[in-house]
Amino acid sequence: MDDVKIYRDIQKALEKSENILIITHKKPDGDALGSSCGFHHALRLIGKKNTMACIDTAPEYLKFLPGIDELQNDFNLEEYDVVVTLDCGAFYMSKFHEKHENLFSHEKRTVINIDHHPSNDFFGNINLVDTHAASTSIIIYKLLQFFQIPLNRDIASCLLTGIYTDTGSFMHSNTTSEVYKIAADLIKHGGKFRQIAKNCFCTTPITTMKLWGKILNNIKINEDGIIMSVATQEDMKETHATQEDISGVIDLLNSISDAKMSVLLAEDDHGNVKGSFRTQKEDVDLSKIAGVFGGGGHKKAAGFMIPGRLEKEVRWKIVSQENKEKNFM
Ligand SMILES: [Mn+2]
Repeated sequence: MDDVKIYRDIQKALEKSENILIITHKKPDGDALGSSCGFHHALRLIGKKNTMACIDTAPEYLKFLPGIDELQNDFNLEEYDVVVTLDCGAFYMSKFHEKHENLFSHEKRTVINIDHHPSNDFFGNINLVDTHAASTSIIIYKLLQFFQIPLNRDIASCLLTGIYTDTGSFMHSNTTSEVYKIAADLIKHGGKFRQIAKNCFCTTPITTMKLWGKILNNIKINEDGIIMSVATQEDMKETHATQEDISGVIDLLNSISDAKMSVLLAEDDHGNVKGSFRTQKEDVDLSKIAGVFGGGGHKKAAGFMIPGRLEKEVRWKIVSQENKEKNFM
């Protein structure tokens, strides 16, 4: 279906709506909250009542986003006639379906699914899923252009944050000329790029650095050019780090020259092993590799989670709860 028809369907649904619920995925990142806050400001600008919700609170580095204080961690579903999911690669990504069984019951309310993950299975009544878009914030930008909603400083800063973070500050291969053009337009409309860069990329806590030190020290490279490292519960304890401190280090691993792909395995606090994959190569599809472990994601960035723990032999391997071993290298 072409995008204009979908834009029109979304416009009609929003026009009819009395109260809109915007939700995004658990453990929100810059694109999840940037697109949510940006859309929230835009809807408010045209007089549409709306609420933003995420099951987890905003991470420290995103607390500068205009409007983030209004983010709720729950809601009364009955108050809303439209649910907009942003940056959710599958219906369960918001985690709200566990609490609100009827969240996606299409008879009761319209579900508008706006996303850019290839894993998206079109769970909405209306699905605006563009897997070529560098971020959900870019899809929102285009939607606002179509609706002819003017950009203000707050909208611009929020959407620009989503672009900055999902392109790794304009370094990932998804950074097309269109991305630069849209970013330029957002900066022209008051998007505070220095504040975004400072908050998203230059606020590393000392605990994070110490944990990263351990992770960097654990690096192994095999003959196929696969870079691999781990973060065990012991590493976390020794550095007083939390799960949040892990994010970002995988991109550092992926900056090693000639690496075919990078793998980071980390033990979480609930007996799971979380795997993250990154690659710089064009001929590697990480979403397929992550799929083998029940995960998913993009071609160049993907991940999975399985119950188990990490055990060190000469090589690192995951010992799953069923005691089946999964070797990586
Ligand atoms: Mn995203």
